[in-house]
Amino acid sequence: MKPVFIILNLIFLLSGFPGIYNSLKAQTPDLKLWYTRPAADWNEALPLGNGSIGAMVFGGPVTERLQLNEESVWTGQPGRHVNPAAKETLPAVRKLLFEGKYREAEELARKNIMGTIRRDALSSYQTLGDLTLFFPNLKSISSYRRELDIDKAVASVSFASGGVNYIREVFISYPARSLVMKISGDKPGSVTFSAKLSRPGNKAEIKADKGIITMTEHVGDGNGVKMFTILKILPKGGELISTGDSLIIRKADEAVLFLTAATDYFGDDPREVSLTRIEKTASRGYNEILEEHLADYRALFRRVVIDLGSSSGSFFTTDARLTAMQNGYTDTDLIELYFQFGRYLLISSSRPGGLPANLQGIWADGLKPPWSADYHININIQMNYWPAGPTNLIELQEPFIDFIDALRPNARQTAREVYGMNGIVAHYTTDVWHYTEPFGAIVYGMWPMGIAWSCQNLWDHFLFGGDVEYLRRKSYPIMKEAAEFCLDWLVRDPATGYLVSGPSVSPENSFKIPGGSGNASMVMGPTMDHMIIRDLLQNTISAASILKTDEGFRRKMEQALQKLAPIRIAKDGRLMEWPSEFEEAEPGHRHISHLYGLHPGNQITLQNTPLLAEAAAKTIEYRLAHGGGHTGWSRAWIINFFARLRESKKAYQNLVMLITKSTLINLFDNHPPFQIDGNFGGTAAIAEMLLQSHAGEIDLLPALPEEWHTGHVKGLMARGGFEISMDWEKGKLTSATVKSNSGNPLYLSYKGNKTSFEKTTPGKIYKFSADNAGKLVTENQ
Ligand code: FUC
Repeated sequence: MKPVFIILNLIFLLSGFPGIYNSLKAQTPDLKLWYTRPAADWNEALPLGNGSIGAMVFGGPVTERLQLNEESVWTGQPGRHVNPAAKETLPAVRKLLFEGKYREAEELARKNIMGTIRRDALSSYQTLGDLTLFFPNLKSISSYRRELDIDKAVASVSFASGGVNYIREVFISYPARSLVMKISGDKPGSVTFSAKLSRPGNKAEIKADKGIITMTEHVGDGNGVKMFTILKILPKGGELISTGDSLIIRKADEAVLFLTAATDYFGDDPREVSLTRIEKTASRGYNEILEEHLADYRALFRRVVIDLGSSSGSFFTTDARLTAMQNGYTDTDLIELYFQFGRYLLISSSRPGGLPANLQGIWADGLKPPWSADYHININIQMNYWPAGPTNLIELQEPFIDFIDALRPNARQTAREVYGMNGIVAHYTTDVWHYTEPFGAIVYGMWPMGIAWSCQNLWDHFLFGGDVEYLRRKSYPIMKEAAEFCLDWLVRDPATGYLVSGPSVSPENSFKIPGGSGNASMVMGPTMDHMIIRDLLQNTISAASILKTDEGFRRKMEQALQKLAPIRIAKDGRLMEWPSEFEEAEPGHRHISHLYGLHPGNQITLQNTPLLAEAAAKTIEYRLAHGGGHTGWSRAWIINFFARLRESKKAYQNLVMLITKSTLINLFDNHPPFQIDGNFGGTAAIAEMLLQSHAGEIDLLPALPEEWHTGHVKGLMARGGFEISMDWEKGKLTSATVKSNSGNPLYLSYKGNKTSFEKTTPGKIYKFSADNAGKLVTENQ
């Protein structure tokens, strides 16, 4: 029998004996990814991170590899590549588009608007390098186990060899800004190994001396950041030899490794920063740093507890559970693990003060990862932060907001020099050097809504977190400048009289040019742009009135809103993606941009715009019927759409597909290749199935699938600053508690039953139970 079938049989056997299963489950904590073999490749290794330093732990017993990252290891440098003809070409391009001359318009824009160089060819995020540990004396290995405990953010490898039980534990501390690893055996003198640092390209300068290895490189052959990595080893007992580029530990009882890294990206001297840090960390010792790490990590991670019902899976290795799920087994515990893993990844890749999570979070191997592991702002980075608010990690979004803030000087120049307009603009992607010009092919490049869309995350940051001072100081100035650009950018469509956005695309999609002359993608007025602009203007008006500022500007935005082109439904009942009913060149396209209004926006809701909601549902079904959802992030977005439509069955089916078709055995999302947005989008979608707050009310269990019939969730957040816990049984809510953080009015809804408080008291917990008919009963006033 093949191993997977043995496992499946075991699962089915155990699920028939709840008593046996429950006692096994009690001994087997659920929040672990674990395996009985080392990682065969990078996609099987386990990620650790503190927001800036990352490691992929392979777990080889004889040769252990930790592939390392530091968030600012980037090649390239700031530079501007504006097409000098852009400004005067713009009216001609618009005119051609209004006349329906798509091909001619694209040719002109390609030549005269798009940037003069492909910026993405110039810069890339890169690996920091590898830490390799070699254990020459280990022979036959037994009882092997490799795991990542996401309740601790600690990875470990344990096994037996030659009568000794070995264990290696590793974590990356945010407070100590260092990776720390303990290697021990349960017999004195059993720890013997060598340690090396290396970097692809062999250009790094590597030296070992006095128990320390340092690695220095000016990356990108001098066209990039200067990086510095340091490893210090403190053995207990035995001897430590420093030779050439390695450290050798012989016959120690245990050894503790401390590693840190920095670059000059933030203006510091990376050597000085790293040396000071490592000395301080090493002097405090393993246990103290571990305690501090656990307290710091759990303060974030343990805010949310989720239980979607028990399955029999958690006794089995993570890879076997994925296989079982691919074979149709319902493993709700694996879905809980997937949800919490998304939160783990956000905590590990995005911490205040650092750079935002890129396309791979912080984990990337080699010198040229896919898409340079950059910051795509036509969905990907926004999706990275979708779980921040709902899953109670709102402060982890600050690096993204800081990043958009840092784009402003270039974004202002681009608005002025490329378009002759005020405000700030960026296009479909950018990097740590903050370029904002349009470049590359029209189908993705000619899209000036990157910052405008990001402002949706900024506004949600306020709605979930409620920090008015942060809004005043940080988010509002960005939103205002983005709105200023949009007001200048919109033009009157001579045929309809509406204000439209263009030249622009519906991200990365194309249509067939009427009359059979090929495909095009650029139009005046793609639906998504108007949805984004409508959101931005409305949210900026709301922010300005909360801050009691900019009355004149508010009026201007209100006037523009009245003239903005509306969302339209096509003859076939679907939402229109472009201003005319074009036939899509790729009907199953991964971007479903014109559903922005359904999610993450709120212009399309079941409550307020049922006809648009119906058209949105048809739009998704059509995409799916034509092969849609084939990338991880696209599938994740679809789950969010179905959750908003309260289609619990379809949301669940697509969630299962995300996990079974687009997830690697280390639970990383598989675009393919690995891309982290699908993890974050999937985590946000699970929250969205349990709680929604986008339509002016807090909707409890809006899309609860029957597979999660009995469960509990603690600590999800709703807009307005409410922290929510819920219990449900046999598919029905039994009780809910709502903690008001900001004292906002509370509008609560469960299956159409509503209850409300026009005022709440900050800090107070409101308790509700639901009767058999779903009516919410207030248990305290
Ligand atoms: C967008 C998507 C691709 C990929 C890339 C990083 O261009 O269309 O699928 O996610 O970003």
